[in-house]
Amino acid sequence: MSGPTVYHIPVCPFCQRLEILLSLKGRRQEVDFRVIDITRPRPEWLVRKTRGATALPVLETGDGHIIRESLVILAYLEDIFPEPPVAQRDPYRRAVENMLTMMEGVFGTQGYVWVMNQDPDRRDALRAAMLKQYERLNEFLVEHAPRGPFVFDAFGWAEIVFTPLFMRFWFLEYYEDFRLPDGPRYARVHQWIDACIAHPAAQQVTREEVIKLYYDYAKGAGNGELLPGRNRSSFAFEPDWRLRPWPPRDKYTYSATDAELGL
Ligand code: GAZ
Repeated sequence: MSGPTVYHIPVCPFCQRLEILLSLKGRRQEVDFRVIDITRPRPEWLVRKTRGATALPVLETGDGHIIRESLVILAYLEDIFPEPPVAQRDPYRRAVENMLTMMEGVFGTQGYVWVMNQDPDRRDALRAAMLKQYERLNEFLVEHAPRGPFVFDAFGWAEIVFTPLFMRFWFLEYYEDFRLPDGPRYARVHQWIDACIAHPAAQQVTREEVIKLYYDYAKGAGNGELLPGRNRSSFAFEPDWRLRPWPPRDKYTYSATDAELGL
């Protein structure tokens, strides 16, 4: 039986989780990663496999079963490649990790809702709501993992879940001028984020790549959708993001053209 295949989008945070886990296990080469261009309609063979679902990543097992949802796929990979373990084995420690994992949904959604917002009057409220999310993470870490930098002794499960989101939120820094303030309310989460982002197993994307590819998100168009007046999505694979200029930071009063984005 052959190994698993993952269908993915390279810059997608949920897909990056799988790459980080495999890289921590030294098993990246044992999974066949196939890139799907999200700016084109999904190939028919893929939609048939997923029975109409379009969100990626999707894992196909060696014997042809389909598994969706990044957190479920992570657990499957942890089961088929048990060594070295990444999830905590002690039941209480695993529960702590799982409680933190449960916070990823609202945290991620808050950042995406803010970056996609087009109404300048909502910015202050969105900033406050985002800060609230960081504060909740800070409180959790102070209670369960006061020392740090990681939740347990090494970069592990919760770090895999959150690091791709911390990296995507570079777009909030660039397009919304957001910085996590100094001070005790965010100090522990700040320390966690810095350690997560610096970890060698999590270097699949760069800040420049995130900022350039997510320009259309900052203008309100998610998932490879096309903005009015544009023929190409900033999520396109070509031209390579390295060859494109930095997008304008002002998302509220200016809309860049394909040419200005180097597309
Ligand atoms: N819950 C799924 C998982 O695997 O964890 C989410 C997968 C997902 O949304 N994948 C996106 C996709 O394939 C690409 S990454 N979309 C195409 C489609 O046809 O569905 C993140 C958000 C968000 C919106 C977008 C994204 C994102 O919240 O980066 O929140 C974290 C998409 C509004």
